[in-house]
Amino acid sequence: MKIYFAGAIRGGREDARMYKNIIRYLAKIGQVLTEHVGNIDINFKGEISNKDKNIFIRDINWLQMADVVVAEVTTPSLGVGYELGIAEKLKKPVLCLHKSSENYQLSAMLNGNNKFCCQEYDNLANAKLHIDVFFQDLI
Ligand code: 6IA
Repeated sequence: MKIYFAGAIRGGREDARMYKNIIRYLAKIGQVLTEHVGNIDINFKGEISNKDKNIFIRDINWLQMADVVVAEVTTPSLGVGYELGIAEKLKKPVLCLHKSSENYQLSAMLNGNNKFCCQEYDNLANAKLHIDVFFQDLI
């Protein structure tokens, strides 16, 4: 099982620690192709020394290879939104996790898309439960 994890990089790194924890959990289920997204040492500029064009080509290849896409979408990110649109066109199963908050509402373009499984969570344990259910339903 190859898992493409998507999370904001230049969109903002506020949730990077949560990405790291989610990736660690996903790594028990399959191979996470994009472990770097949870690297808390990457700043908002992203991976240094990797040119944007190379990053784009590599990430699109990984998306094509992936069996499933899991995205943490609390921090809005152009890159993640783009990846999710591509994932839909590639007919990949998609789980979108977002934190519950009074100040935040998930984009209707994700929440209103019945091809995506959008789940709200309060804490890591809760996120793990959504992941378990999502992967059980895939089988
Ligand atoms: O627009 P964002 O940067 O927030 O987009 C984040 C999403 O796009 C993630 O899910 C990644 O898969 C992908 N992505 C965007 N930028 C990078 C990156 N470095 N390294 C790896 N994946 C990325 C950024 C550029 C660097 C040359 C400074």
